[in-house]
Amino acid sequence: MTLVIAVRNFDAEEWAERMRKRLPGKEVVIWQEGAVLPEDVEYVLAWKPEEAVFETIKAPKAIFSLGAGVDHLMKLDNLPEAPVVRIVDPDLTARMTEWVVLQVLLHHRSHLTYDAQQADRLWKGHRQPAAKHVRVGLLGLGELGGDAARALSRLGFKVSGWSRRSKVIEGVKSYAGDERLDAFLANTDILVNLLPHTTATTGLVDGELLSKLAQDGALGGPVYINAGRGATQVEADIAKMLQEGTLKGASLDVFADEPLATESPLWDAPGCVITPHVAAESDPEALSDYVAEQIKAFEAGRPLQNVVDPRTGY
Ligand code: NDP
Ligand code: OXD
Repeated sequence: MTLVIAVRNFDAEEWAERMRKRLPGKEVVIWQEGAVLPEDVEYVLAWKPEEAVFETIKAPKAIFSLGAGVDHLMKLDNLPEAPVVRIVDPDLTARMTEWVVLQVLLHHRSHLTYDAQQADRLWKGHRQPAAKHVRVGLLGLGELGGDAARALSRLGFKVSGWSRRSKVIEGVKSYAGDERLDAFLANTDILVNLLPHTTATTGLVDGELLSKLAQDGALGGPVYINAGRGATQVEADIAKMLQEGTLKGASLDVFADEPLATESPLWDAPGCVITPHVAAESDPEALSDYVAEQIKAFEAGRPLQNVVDPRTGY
């Protein structure tokens, strides 16, 4: 019985080798039309798979996303009715928290200004608000948002988060549901987006939403940070607000279309930091262990972990 590797933008041969090592009793096959008998396929390990994959493989026992995000699968019209398992991995979570903390501090500590000053050999200090006077709000308080919120709270920031369901996290104020979004935004100086891309979050962060952020904060203007998914934001609105100064800064790791087009105005918008979807580069060995352990546990009769709810799409 077979595990199919259907990973675009990754080295499929390396992934097949990793899985063969961990699952010696399984046939591991790299996706290719005609390479497998559909009825033999038990599992699919997928990242942005070609449409043809699920035209052929109609009834696997489970589909593993090679990433924490599953929007690349949930958007497929022909996705089989099998459980979709997403990545939840401490290494990935730690890397995301590092990136979020780095970006928050970079804006909080005026690092872009000092960078520009260094280029001009200019020695000049600027006013430094204490972390306790800066309000950081996280859109999404799941695996990644929750961990980043705890780290930011430990650094002394005033932290809150918005999610569908209410949360109890020490040092973090929880806002839940659409009806609490405006109150959350009004109390946020630095907005961190760690939402999944679903039908409910598409284009959520637009000019109208960003204009509801606190205007009276210690940083002198709101800042927007996104490492969730690009399709949850309206890039033209962000670029416009950075240009006119109604957004003081931004850090963007994800975009609706990746790689970001060279002609995008975001590349040289004032106060904008761009990273190429690397906020949480994952350790392939840790991810391979995770998938192999899940398959072994499932075959021993235990339930799969971190299964996506098809009703919410994350
Ligand atoms: P989780 O599923 O653990 O958390 C998602 C959070 O978003 C939850 O708190 C959830 O609320 C909230 N949420 C979802 N929909 C809504 C909504 N409509 N209204 C309010 N809150 C909502 O996901 P992770 O934290 O593990 O990952 C988040 C995303 O990060 C991934 O989906 C992926 O897109 C992205 N990612 C990006 C990476 C990168 O390198 N840039 C790397 C890894 C992931 P509730 O808790 O109530 O369910
Ligand atoms: C993602 C990931 O979902 O890298 O972006 O895990």
